[in-house]
Amino acid sequence: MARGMRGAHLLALFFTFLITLFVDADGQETSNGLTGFSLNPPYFNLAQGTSISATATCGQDESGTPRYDLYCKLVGGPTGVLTQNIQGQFCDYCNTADPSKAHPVTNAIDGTERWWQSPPLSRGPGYNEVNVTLDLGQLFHVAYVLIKFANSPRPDLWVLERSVDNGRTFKPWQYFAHSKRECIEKFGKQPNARILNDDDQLCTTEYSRIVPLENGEIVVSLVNGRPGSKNFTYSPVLQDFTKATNIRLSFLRTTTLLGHLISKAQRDPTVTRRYYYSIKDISIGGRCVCHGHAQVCGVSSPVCRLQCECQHNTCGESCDRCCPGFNQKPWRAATVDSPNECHACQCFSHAFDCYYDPEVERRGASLDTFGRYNGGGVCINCQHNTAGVNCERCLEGFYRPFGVPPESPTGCIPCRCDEMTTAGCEMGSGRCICKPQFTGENCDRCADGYYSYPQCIRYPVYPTTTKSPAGPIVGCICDYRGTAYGVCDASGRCLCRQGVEGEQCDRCQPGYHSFPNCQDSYTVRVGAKNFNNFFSKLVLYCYPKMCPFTCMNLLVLLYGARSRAIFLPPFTLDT
Ligand SMILES: *[C@@H]1O[C@H](CO)[C@@H](O)[C@H](O)[C@H]1NC(C)=O
Ligand SMILES: *[C@@H]1O[C@H](CO)[C@@H](O)[C@H](O)[C@H]1NC(C)=O
Ligand SMILES: [Ca+2]
Repeated sequence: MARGMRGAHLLALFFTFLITLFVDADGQETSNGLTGFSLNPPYFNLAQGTSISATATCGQDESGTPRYDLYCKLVGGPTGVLTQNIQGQFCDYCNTADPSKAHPVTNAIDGTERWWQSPPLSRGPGYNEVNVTLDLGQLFHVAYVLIKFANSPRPDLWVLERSVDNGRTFKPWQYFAHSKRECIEKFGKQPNARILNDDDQLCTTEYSRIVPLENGEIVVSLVNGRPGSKNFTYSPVLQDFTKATNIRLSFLRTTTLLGHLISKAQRDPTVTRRYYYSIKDISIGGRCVCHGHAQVCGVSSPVCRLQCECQHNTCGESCDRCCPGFNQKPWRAATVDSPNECHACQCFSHAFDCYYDPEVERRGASLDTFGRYNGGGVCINCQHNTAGVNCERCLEGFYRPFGVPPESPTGCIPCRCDEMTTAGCEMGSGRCICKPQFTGENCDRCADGYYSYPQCIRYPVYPTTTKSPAGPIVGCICDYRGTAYGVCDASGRCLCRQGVEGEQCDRCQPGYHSFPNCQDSYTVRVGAKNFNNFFSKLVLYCYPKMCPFTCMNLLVLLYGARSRAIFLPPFTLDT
């Protein structure tokens, strides 16, 4: 909980960078125009409160059982705290069972003078390789890592690594070697090279010198000095390069007085007990990844995770999606020039949520809240007997009388028509729309081309269209189940509903299914094959947001774990 509060713990080194990030309440930065509309929460020390682990610790064995480990400091001279003086060396022992001799890895992030220590090499040369891993618990942008070492020199050879997938995979962030030759030989990197790209992995030699023998520091800056540091919101490569969910310090070799001659002294414990790693404290300067949509990153109860306080109608832990009901435009990160906020969908208060459909935007079929056909929001689950992209229509069998506003929750009222002879009624007037085989003011006669009311059977020959007494509605031969309000236009052409096509509006358009409903969803044909080689066919309808894997789960649910699915376009999935 405390880590958000300790935000002031910042390096002077970073002030030049930070100043550009302080923004006022309107999101306009206050100093020099670099952040513009992009909002960013402040940096703070991410290390405090994270979980940390080490592959080995002085004073305990591999199984975690306490043990005595004698170690001696490289540095000479009395310090007054060490308990033993062996052949002029100042020595002590570790034991995790004794609180005053324990050096657990949690000491490395506790903000106090207590330190973590690795087993001395006298326990075995394998303790050259020790990993210390911090699990940040979620994705952060990391600006710097500051490591303060304790009673040993800084490591000779090591790699700072990061993970962006919660620790499943790690990749190098920066390499550290004693000599330029080792940068090339061990890591294949040019030593101390100039930074040309935002994601260059450096190999540094300056931090592997033996002095200071104690209390050395390493500052790894992941932002400063990189080309994108002056224009962070426009540098996707740098934004990616600074992301981490986990950070690992992969130590490969301790610093020794003998340099590369250590192998000769490898078996002499009076020498090797002086070689180990020790870390007093790690600070990680970072901030939540909020994609420019939040100024504040606070702790969310009850899960105790840091969460961006998203603005610009964005939602999610890192403001990485539009909030429900704000999907008129696709989500985008904020930039200096534009907040790229999410826009509300126009659902006339009949739906809570919507989704963005680029196809709907291309067709210009979605109304925004300003009354323009702009964007691709599709209302989900229209209530109050409404339907349509914007819940702007009434369901079939309902109409909205003239003068009733489209927002009215009681606006769509049932048609007062005989269901047997009519296909709904007209918006506004409520006039009944006869099924194609009926005609007349009350649809109480057979239309031209049909005979024997009330069955109204079609004559085998299509008639020519004639004006109906009802006015502009002309007799036409359309499948009433697939036609829109007016059935057909003045020239007798069938007016198909959305998703329906054909001269008589009698089939679904490609991409729609289940005539006469013609639902706008992806059709996935799945052949189900069980292990007896029995092959049966079924069709699953996967709604636009459903991924092939969800479809697969559905199939397994229906046909058992040994089912095999063959997904036809638009989905492909190797099975
Ligand atoms: C430390 O991490 C590296 C990967 O960076 C891994 O190969 C190695 O086995 C780990 N060392 C120990 C002692 O677990
Ligand atoms: C930041 O980058 C954008 C896009 O590359 C560019 O238009 C803008 O001028 C840059 N701003 C600064 C301050 O360099
Ligand atoms: Ca400490």
